[in-house]
Amino acid sequence: MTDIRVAVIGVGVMGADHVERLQRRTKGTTVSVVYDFDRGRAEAVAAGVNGCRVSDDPYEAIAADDVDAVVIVSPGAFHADQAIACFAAGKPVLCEKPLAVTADDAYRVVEAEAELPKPLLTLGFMRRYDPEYAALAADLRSGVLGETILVNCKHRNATSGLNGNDRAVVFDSAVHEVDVARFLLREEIAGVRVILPRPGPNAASDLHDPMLILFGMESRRLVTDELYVNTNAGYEVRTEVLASRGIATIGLGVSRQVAHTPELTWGFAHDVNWVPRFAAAYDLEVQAWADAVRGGSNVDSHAATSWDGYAAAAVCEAAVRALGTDGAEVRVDLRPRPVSR
Ligand code: ISE
Repeated sequence: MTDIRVAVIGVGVMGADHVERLQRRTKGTTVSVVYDFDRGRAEAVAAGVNGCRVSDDPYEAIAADDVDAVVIVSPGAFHADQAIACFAAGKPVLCEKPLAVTADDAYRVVEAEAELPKPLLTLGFMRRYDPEYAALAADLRSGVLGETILVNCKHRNATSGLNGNDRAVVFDSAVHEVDVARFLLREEIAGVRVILPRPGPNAASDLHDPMLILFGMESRRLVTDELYVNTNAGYEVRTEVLASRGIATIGLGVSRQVAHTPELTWGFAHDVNWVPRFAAAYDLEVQAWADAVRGGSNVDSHAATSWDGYAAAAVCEAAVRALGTDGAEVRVDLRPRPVSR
């Protein structure tokens, strides 16, 4: 079987990492086109890939004859239109999270995909493929932990970089815990509360950092998310499940113990950001996507869908509104799921 030729739209940190992955570590894919709003960056990435060309227009790349499938890694505000262009071209697409940065835009994607003969979109909520999250989900499904009562998440970045304001951090970072809550507990989030403690000194003035976000599930179970994205320390993503027969915690990094020299410390390596922390998850996710595309199903059954992306965006909208309610709950307004053709 010949390799699928992939266009990668956006080759910043994550996009360049996906190019490397698709070209060198994924079986059955080759990167034929790259686009970036910074042409120099696209040229530098293309230079490392035999036969890869640079496009000046993401929509040209999506529709091009030398492209069989698309990976969207552009800023979130462009995802919806670019995903819909992939549908118009009839091409399978792996779209990085978030699906969109408004619930309306995310719903447009859901509606457009429902018009297709079969789904084309895979949403890059990579934590679903992370071995630790997958094992935790398997434990919850098997019932070995008994009844799940409470889920506590911690999401810490060294710096939020350019994503400096509250809305951006909710849609870009907290969106992962929204998906984790839905993925682990297999129910929708009904309401959101946000507690804003005194901000730390590292964040920009328009960012409340840390934030404590509380997701109330339909069954009234609670998921907490302590989101602190300017720690000035390393990357940490932890999830703890309290259940009736035990407590399970992931994300402690205990699989890697590192003796550091010359600092003469001994302990666990601190990841610098999500790229090394979730490298295995991204590899598994992209390989599963490539296999699905080559096999003709276009989407892997373990992956998040456009509906998951819309549901997450609707929760993020509620969280943004809850920033201004002094801890009062904001209900999530979920529109009906369109019936596919
Ligand atoms: C980033 O875009 C990611 O997706 C990371 O997983 C997340 O931890 C980070 O906060 C986001 O900015």
